Amino acid sequence: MKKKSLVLSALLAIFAFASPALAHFQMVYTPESALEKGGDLPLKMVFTHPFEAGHTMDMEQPLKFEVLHKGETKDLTSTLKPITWKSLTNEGKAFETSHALRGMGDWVFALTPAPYFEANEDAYIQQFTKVVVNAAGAPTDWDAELGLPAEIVPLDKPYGLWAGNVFRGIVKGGGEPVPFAEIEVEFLNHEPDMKANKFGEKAAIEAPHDSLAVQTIKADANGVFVYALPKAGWWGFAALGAGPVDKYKDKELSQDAVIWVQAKPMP
Ligand SMILES: [Cu+2]
Repeated sequence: MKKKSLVLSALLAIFAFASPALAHFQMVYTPESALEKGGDLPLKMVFTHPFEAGHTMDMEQPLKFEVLHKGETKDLTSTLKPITWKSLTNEGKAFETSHALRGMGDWVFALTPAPYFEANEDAYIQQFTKVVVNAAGAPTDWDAELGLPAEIVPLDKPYGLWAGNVFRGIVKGGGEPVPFAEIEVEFLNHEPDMKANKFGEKAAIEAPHDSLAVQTIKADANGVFVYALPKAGWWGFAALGAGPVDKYKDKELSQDAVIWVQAKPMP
């Protein structure tokens, strides 16, 4: 009996690993989005499967990394440094930087990665990814539209959310709302280790079904989506194929719009 259940749990473990690759998510990660004051903000760019801390893809040199603060955009592309990021199953090429936050307000970071060739799908994926950080409370730029080919424009402050609040955003492609856009939602389930450049082994939650590991929702006719954040932590939203360009090097290209938001526990 005991042996049987051991075999069974081994089989289940294999199944868990072999379960279809969940959503690809470009991460632009920093541990804290709502800061008391400025200082050096560490950022890690990893292209991975954040719910399972699974297969991490090799990123090429990103095309652009920029930040908007008080209406001014700065190009930070030349500050990116290559790192190796360890997932629970492999390691992949990733990037890091840090940015000095001076004063107060919002900083909107946006990454334009190089298209990634996904052999399984015989297609390229390019995820334009935003993350918003605030220092000292005064809001300035969080709701700005940067004009990325594919972009989620937040309707709620991405750093000012309780667990249980809704987060709303508009999916835009080429500057226009994308009606009924399909959006994948994923929880960052393994805490990133900023020093060791790897995911923590412990999962915060277990999903009883794939449909809950990656949730798929849709925007309405105006490209607006709503999601109630059930748990404190970082949540990623990826609107698939939102951008206008759908070909790259004679293959299909999916220009996705990604944003990360952080919910706080309600004490
Ligand atoms: Cu993948």
